Amino acid sequence: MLRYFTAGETHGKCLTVIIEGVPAGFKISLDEINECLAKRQKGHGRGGRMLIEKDRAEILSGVRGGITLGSPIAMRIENKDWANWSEIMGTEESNGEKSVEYPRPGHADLTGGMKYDHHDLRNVLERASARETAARVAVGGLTRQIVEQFGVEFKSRVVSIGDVEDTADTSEAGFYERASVSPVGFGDAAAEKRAMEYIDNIKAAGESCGGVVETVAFGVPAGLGSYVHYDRKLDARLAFAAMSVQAIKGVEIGMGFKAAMTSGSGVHDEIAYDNGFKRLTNNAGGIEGGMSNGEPIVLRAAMKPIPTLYNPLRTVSIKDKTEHKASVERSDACAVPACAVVIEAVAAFEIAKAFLEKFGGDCLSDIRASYEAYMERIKSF
Ligand code: EPS
Repeated sequence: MLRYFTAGETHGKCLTVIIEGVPAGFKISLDEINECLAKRQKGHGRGGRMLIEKDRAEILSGVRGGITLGSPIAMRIENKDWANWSEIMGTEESNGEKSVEYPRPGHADLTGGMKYDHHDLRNVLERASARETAARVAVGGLTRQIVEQFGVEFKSRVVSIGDVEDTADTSEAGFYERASVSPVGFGDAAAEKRAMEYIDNIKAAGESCGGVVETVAFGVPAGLGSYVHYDRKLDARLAFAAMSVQAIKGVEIGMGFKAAMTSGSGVHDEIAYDNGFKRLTNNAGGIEGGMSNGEPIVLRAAMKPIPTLYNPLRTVSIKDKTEHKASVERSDACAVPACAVVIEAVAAFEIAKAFLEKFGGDCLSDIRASYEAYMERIKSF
């Protein structure tokens, strides 16, 4: 089974990941992983930390000469900011500076402190921080390469930032290329300008904003996931993965919430046959009955505004219980474009996992044989 763990605090020495269950024989490009990491650092509205970091993964095990060995793959991403925090965040000794007393509404601070009996809320926020998403992007950057070798392609975009929506048509030629270089992940230039102004205003007001991101997986074969049991349903697994990303508050697949307001004939995708089964529309977002149906998988996630506000909200001191302004940590006014990269990464991991369950084997050649035999069989179904 494909699985992973991440470790690391935002101002600790590094982020570490271990991925288990990658079969032998897959070609892995470290450059591709690092391109994903670089992309996660970009976007209009990011804070000072991204000026310090230059995230790069180092593969420590499980790969030899660019080919997976079938053994656990360990990776490490250095925190350059560690140089400024080593005395505060040292694992052997800490000077206890920069302690946090005033929990931020919306962050893990207060409940995390209560739960783990931490009386310096830094002990909570260091791990709860979205810095951890760099590790998950490295995991997605590697595991996506398993399914890319079978023609699966991942694309992402930002649907909206605050109340500014991208008006571009995603089916237009060159849309994803434009969105991938846009500072807000949009395809339409006028909407992009409005979104950038929106972020600038939010930032000037000491505020933060959220948005909606979308990831599409093209070329996923029909039949990943299953209808037979709740925890094998691909949509449930993608929703879990997306909801596990810091600051995500809502998930949709395909038409999502709009399907609840539309009658059956306006929702369900009619079936046609042209050298294989296909759907005439894709309102289901590529998943029916918990299984991929061969159409593009469309996953959307809603990110709430980051809880650190430079114009802070009211809170209470965990020491003397008096009213106070919430702590201010360095933060981003908007991290929605980065979130699109993270959602793509966690979706790629889940799809790779479901792919290996379906075509599983210890090595690429076994998986390829199983994949080709299945594709041949369903073509003549
Ligand atoms: C982040 C690193 C963090 C934050 C941000 C995301 O670094 P620092 O705390 O040193 O500025 O910028 O995380 C949050 C705002 C949060 O509340 O989790 C990153 O690498 O993406």
